[in-house]
Amino acid sequence: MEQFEIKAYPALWEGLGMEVARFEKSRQMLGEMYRKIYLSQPNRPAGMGYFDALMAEIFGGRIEEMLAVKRAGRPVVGTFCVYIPEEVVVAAGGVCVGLCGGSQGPIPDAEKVLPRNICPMVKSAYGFKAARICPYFQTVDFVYGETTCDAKKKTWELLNRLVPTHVMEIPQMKRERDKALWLAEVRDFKAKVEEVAGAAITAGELGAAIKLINDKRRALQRLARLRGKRPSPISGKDALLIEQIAFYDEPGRFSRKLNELCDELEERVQGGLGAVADSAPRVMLSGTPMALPNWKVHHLLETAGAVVVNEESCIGSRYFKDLIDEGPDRLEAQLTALTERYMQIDCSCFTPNDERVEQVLTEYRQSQAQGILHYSLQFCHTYNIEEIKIREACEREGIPYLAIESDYSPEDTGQLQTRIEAFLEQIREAAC
Ligand code: BJ8
Repeated sequence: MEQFEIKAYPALWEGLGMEVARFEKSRQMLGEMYRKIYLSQPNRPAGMGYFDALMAEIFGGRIEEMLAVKRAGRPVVGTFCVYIPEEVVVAAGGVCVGLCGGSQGPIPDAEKVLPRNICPMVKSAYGFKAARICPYFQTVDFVYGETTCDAKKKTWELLNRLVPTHVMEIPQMKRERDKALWLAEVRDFKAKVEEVAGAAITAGELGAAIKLINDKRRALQRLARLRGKRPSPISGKDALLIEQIAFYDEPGRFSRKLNELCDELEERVQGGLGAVADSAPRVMLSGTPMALPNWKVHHLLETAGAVVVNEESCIGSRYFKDLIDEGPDRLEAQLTALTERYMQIDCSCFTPNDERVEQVLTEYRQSQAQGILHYSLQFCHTYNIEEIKIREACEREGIPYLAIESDYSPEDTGQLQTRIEAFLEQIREAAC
């Protein structure tokens, strides 16, 4: 694996209208980072080979697959939030790809336009498009944004100048009238997808798509259950990578490969083989999503000797914990079932959102974690304020707890390291 590199496709990128020279540097940097953070891990399951190979092709092979879908007249839709129902795009024979920005590189580009004191994920995403350094952004037919937070909803107005950006209104409460609004928004989304596909989605197609994406979520649930075993058979970094790739890969292939990996992890569990020794502090993360390639906190935790056993986050359990009822076979009933499932997402943009506090405690127990690290991206008001309730619940339950607010820059690494080491010490003392 020393020879690992993220493969270069300059002619393809040129054709997509990208800033090729600049992107080439990002490609090399990402490859180096991947080698250092991922390939240096000892004792990795063999099944991670598929995900390494996918990373090697992330800027080429996967893009070519998406372009083939486009050439067949099917929609390729970019999204930023787990509220956008990917089943609808898949039903139209299309591809739904997560575009959330997880790296520092394009933030200065974004800050030429956007205020500095907003969420780094929003700035990173906008910067990727503004600087033309993301092949996914260059490939999509359109972007579907949402109104979950102020930073996102106002940025979409500007992003729309660079790429067609439609916005789905996400209700902020979960009353009956909010559910009706949400259903109407899902219908609009379906109409937009059908317009690009040039054909109406049938009940058979939507039913098959629901099953396909449910299977993906089931495979991720299986991985989460296996991480809950002692010792955990896979590192938190590898598991996070898989959860991130879930937003890029072709869903059927992804589920197959993840299930193969889970077969191997089951054997490891039976043989008592862990990614690290069972004495390693087990940490659960809760909070804002960590978009590819945001591996900062997992890397710090695991370098300090911990193992991350769960992510209560949208790139994590919030994406896969709920399934859609596969029973209905008529379009209207399917859309209702789909809406009901999506309304269970407990994002902090909702008020009240106390079910998330319960969910955090449930996942803490299921993952056999020994401490919770609440992670919030800088300037994310909803997660930063909701953190108070999570902290209170941890105090009540006697759970070792640390809250951090961070961005993508390496500047706070030293400070985070110190706080993380003290937190792990707290877990070790509580375990004695
Ligand atoms: S359902 S968590 S993916 S909105 S971190 S951009 S909220 S300021 S990401 Fe999210 Fe959907 Fe919710 Fe999930 Fe704004 Fe906060 Fe930034 Fe955020």
